[in-house]
Amino acid sequence: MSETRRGRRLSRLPARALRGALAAVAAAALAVPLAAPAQADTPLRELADARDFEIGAALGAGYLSGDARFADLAATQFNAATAENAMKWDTVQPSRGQFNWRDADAFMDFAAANDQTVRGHTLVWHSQLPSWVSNGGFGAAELRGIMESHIDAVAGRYAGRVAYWDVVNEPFNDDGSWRNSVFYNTLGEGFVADALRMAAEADPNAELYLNDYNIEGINAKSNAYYELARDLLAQGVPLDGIGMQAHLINGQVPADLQRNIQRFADLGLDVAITELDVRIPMPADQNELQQQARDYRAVLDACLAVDRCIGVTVWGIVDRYSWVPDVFPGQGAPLIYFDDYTPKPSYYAIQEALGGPGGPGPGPDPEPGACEVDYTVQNQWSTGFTGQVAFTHNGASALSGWELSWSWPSGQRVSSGWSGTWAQSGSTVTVSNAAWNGAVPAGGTVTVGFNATHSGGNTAPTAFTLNGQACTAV
Ligand code: G2I
Repeated sequence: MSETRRGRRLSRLPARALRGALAAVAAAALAVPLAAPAQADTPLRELADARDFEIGAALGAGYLSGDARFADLAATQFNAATAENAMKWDTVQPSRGQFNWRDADAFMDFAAANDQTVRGHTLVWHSQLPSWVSNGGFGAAELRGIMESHIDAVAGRYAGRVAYWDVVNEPFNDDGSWRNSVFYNTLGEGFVADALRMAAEADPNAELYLNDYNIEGINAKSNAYYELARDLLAQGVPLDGIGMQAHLINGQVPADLQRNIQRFADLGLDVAITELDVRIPMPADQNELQQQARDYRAVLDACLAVDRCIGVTVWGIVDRYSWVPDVFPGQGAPLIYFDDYTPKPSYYAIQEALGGPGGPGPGPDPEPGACEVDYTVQNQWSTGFTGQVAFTHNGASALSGWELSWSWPSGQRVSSGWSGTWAQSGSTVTVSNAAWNGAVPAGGTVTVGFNATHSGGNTAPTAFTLNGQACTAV
């Protein structure tokens, strides 16, 4: 089943069957003396294209339309895209028979305009499911009909433009038992096969996946998938792949990830890493960011090592928009760009895994002449806080004026500041020297302070610049 489906895939990229041929071309290219090395700023998508690999990102509708820097990174760095929320049931069919395509259409247009392979996410999921479905009290026949018309409408609308669908999302508990969802409780485990068949009917060209978290290593939950996948394939159910979400904890990439991917590949399935992020207790320090880069590298390497692992999608782009701090308070910084849109060590780790130069290495060493910043919250109450920021100028020569800048990740706003001239635009704060403290000798430290408001999570900034140069946060 899978082989025929692969052959008909309407992806912008050649099917993986062409990989051998591409590898031969690449080998020939390598043999050419003095081939131009990849540039430090080679976008990830170019590196990925060259190896017939997909590097994707989850794109939030509001960020695509409201944040030009986000949209620019989305377009320039990734050859694949997943809608973060726009194609979910509660967005597209919030009440029975009433469809809202605005965000999903905008996402599809963005992907098409930027020549990106689309992963549709997701058709049948217990979460972000409107209550008219979850609490409707429907009998089996009616619920099956509701599921079918939803799949028909969504997969049908985008048929031919979606390369992969996450048809069923997260149907198992971590112990490998079936999750109690309205679908399982009403239809039994057959809802998975039903949904896959309905999706194949609605879009015969899309490759159909089951997708879940905590199935990256070999464990009870991934074993449940293995058994299910084997049974479905034996019954001729149209299943093409397994999506391993990979919402990981820093330093905890399962050692058997590659082996686990391989065992699904050996069943004749494709595998994709669909929602990669690596969360860190906040604030993240340099060592943690380097560990995170090693984790990203390990995930990329494991996928690249298995021919049927088709690509890796990162669940977001910039740390500031990640879902992680909302769900895991005190944790964050899980993605590949800092809040100021500069690439993190994790970005360079992906770049390097894809055969690029890898930037300043898996932990960017502070440039000579850079600075160190110590950001401290001295006092905090429900709506505000007082903070102090001390920077040390490590450059060889004295400064005769300075401008320190950072971006606040969770909506903080300066209300008053001292020992400098303060300004804020959006989340970006800029402090420049007062008349009396512009002169800073090499090795000198300047301390400024402020009062600010916050509305809940008062996450500290992780990246600072001094006169445009990146600083190390200490
Ligand atoms: O939870 C992380 C991911 C786990 N796997 C399936 C993914 O679909 C899921 O993504 C997240 C999105 O990143 C969040 O953005 O799914 C969440 C919902 O379960 C999304 O959060 C929702 C919030 O719960 C809503 O309050 C919010 O209105 O995002 C909505 C749109 O911003």
